[in-house]
Formats: sequence, structure tokens, C-alpha cells
Amino acid sequence: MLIRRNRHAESPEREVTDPGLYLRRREFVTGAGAALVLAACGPADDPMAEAKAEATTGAGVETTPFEKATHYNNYYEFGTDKEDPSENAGQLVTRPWSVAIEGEVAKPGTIDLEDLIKPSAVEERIYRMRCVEAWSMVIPWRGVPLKDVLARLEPTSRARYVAFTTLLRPEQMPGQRRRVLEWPYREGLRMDEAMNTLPLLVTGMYGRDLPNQNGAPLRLVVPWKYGFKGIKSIVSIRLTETQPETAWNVAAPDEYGFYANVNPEVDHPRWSQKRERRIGEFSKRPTLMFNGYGDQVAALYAGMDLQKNF
Ligand SMILES: Nc1nc2c(c(=O)[nH]1)N[C@H]1C(S)=C(S)[C@@H](COP(=O)(O)O)O[C@H]1N2
Ligand SMILES: [Mo]
Repeated sequence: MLIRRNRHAESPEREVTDPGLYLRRREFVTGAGAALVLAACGPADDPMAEAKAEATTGAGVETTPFEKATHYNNYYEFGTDKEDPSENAGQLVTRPWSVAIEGEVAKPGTIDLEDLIKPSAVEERIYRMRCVEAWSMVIPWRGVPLKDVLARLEPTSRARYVAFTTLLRPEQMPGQRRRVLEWPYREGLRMDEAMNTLPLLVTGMYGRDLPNQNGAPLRLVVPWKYGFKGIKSIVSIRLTETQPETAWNVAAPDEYGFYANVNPEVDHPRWSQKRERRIGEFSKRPTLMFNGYGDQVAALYAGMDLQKNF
């Protein structure tokens, strides 16, 4: 069960709620995927209520503190240290913003971000995020289902993949002045993965607009895949017949596959993927196949060798 909260149905106060207060409400993610329980704004300090919620939701967990989610980032366009994006991304100008719609679609062209998002109902969804570096967070995102946006673009019968590109603007993205990766950052999904209900095109988090360091004004979130699939500051969406190149796969094909499904059985050459550190916790926890979203996505890979297609 996914509780969908339509933005327009929310009280205006909600928009100005201090994120700290917002976070004090208890929010839990179940072990079984996108399903989420937003426990009513009951007393946050009632240990019994918390224990009960944990019991009913299985691997229930609180959302990661906003401070952590916005100051421990990977966004190499702004530097490779975790604090670099929060320090450097403020200079990125994110309005106006348009997205190029390219390739196998009925009407290629350029569309204003607002017009791309507007026809869809904005939702808030709490997802686990697992980085390939073996840390994880739980983040309340705000966005629209990728599948809704793609359907509106009217893919042709030849469209088998969708490719995304990040902004290339070295004047405002100091990390792009060094060849850490082949810029611009690129990512992609197979069309049936993209049409699954889980992937979100994200414009906000923690009930507010997306901070620049988290990929403003538009980023992708694919919760059953490693975090690097969640490409930030998207300027182009291209539907293709063949599997697109992706930045990390081009940089190190033995380390980062195209699929990048969270998989505790396939280790990265430099680190095990069996366990992860949830940011804010002391001991490591086991990593779940497909990051715990197998119910919704395992069928996409029926018959595929996930050791080879990692
Ligand atoms: N354009 C771009 N997108 C990116 C990255 C990046 O360096 N550049 N890093 C990826 C990685 S490795 C992760 S784990 C997530 C981190 O998202 P967060 O900083 O919002 O937690 O963004 C992904 N998207
Ligand atoms: Mo990552």
C-alpha cells in the first residue's frame, strides 16, 4: 500500500513547515518495498508506538535527517568529497530550466520543466537509497512517476531504452573542469524498467524543493538500483533503440554495470555489497536483493543472469 498525497490536497502550511518539525513526525518504510506507512503525527517520544510501528512494518526505519541527506552527497560535477556538493552547488542557476525530448518519440523538441511535470499529480514517496559505496539513506521524495511522463511523450515502437543527460556547464560546475568522468554525466534504463511504477522524476524532498546538491531542479530516483542510476539535474531525455552509454559504465565497465540492481550476491571489485551502513546508524545491516523492492521489480529480470548483467 502506498499512501499518495496529492500536493494540491495538502494544507498551504505544509509548504512552509520547518523541515526539522516535518521530520519529527514518524515515518516508516516497510521491508516490502515502496509500501509506506506514515504513522499519524502521534507523540514522537512514545516508545511503544514506535515499537508497534516497527513490528507492523517489518524493517521499518525512520527517514534520514534532512541535514545528512543534504550534506553527505555524491555529485561529482561539484567535487568528489561528500561535503563538496553542499558547498559548491549553490551557484548553479536552475531557473529557467528546459528539457530536450529526443529520439524515438512522436514529437521531439524542448519543453519547459514546468510543462513537463504539470500534467502529472505530484506525489510524495519514501524510498530507501543504497549507494554502491555501501551506505544507505531513507529519503522522502516529491516527484512524478517517470512512466507517466514517458507515456505522454508517445514513444515509438522502436523505443527500447531511455537515456538521460545531466547539464554540462563548467562555469557553474567546478567538477566538470577536471576529467573525473566523461561529462556530461549520463544514465539510462531499459524501457520496461522505466515504465515500472517505482521510478520517480523528482523535483523535491522533505516536503520542499530539491536542494541543488541533491540534483535540482529535476533528478531521477530508481529505488531498486544503486544510487548512481539516480542522475541529477537532467537536461535531456532520449528514447533509443539500443542500450545507451552510461557515465559510470564507460568509466569502469568491470565495476559499474548498466543494470546496477542492488544485489548483495554480486560484489563490487573493491567492496562487498552484502551489508550497508544506514547513515546515522552504528552497525551495518544486511543489504536486500533489489534493495527490498523485489516484489515490484524481480519479474523484469526473469531469465536473466544477474551475475553477468550486473
Ligand atoms: N549528475 C550526477 N548525478 C548523480 C551523481 C553525480 O555525480 N552526478 N552521483 C550519483 C550517486 S553515486 C549517488 S549515490 C546519488 C546521490 O544522491 P544524493 O546526493 O541526493 O544522496 O546521486 C547520483 N546522481
Ligand atoms: Mo553512489
